[in-house]
Amino acid sequence: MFKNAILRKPAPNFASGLTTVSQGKPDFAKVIKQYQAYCDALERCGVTIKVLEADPGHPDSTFVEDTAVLTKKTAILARPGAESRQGEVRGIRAPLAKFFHYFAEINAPGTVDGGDICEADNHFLIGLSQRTNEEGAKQLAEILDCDGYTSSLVDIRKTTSILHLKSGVAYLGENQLVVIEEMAGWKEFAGYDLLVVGKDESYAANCIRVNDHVLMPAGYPVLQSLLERRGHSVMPLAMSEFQKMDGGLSCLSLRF
Ligand code: CIR
Repeated sequence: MFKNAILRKPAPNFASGLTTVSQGKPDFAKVIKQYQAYCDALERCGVTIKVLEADPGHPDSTFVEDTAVLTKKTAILARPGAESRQGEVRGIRAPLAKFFHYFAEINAPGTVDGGDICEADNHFLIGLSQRTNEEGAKQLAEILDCDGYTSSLVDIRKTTSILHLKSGVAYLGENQLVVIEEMAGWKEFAGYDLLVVGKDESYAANCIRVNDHVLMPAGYPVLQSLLERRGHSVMPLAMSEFQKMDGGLSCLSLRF
């Protein structure tokens, strides 16, 4: 169960953040509208949200998930792989300290983006990506081990269609793992009950289970009906403006 979530409001210069997508510039009025709907959805799932002030010094800072990895006990401060995002971590420590007594951190030369870390009950899948390097993954695995969690690596460095592990993989509880078609046969995911997302809907693989609901991007009917057939209560949310900046649903909050 998630009781809380920390978010950071998109800054007016959101459109000047990093992106590899060529879908045009986000429309800021729409960004705010979609953001508000996301906040409302989390609240409808029974989560108390804390929305931090926008940080125009870091246009990507609304993708707050990348700044930390949370376990039941410890807040692990990440070290984003993109230099322009490393300063975001400073601003997340104090808000987390209201909830977490124990802190750990990823140190240079290690890099970890929270978006590469997929928690599946007591096991963490750690994506090695353009953002999360081997040293960062090693440090994270050690910290997780101290907290009693197991972890394994998933190397997505050659999978150019996704930025982060969680752009292509989502854990929904009860052993169910949503995964993009391209990665469905990987041995790293053997043993999970796979919900495979077709190429046309791959953006929707970044969905999140929040208590009794699954939040997913709107406009992906095949995955939506697959989830519904599995008994999930689905909340579709418009995400077009975040997608333009390589962002998905999971990136917009730290849930705990
Ligand atoms: C970036 O490139 O870092 C941001 N524009 C998007 C980050 C998305 N975060 C995530 O998938 N966890």
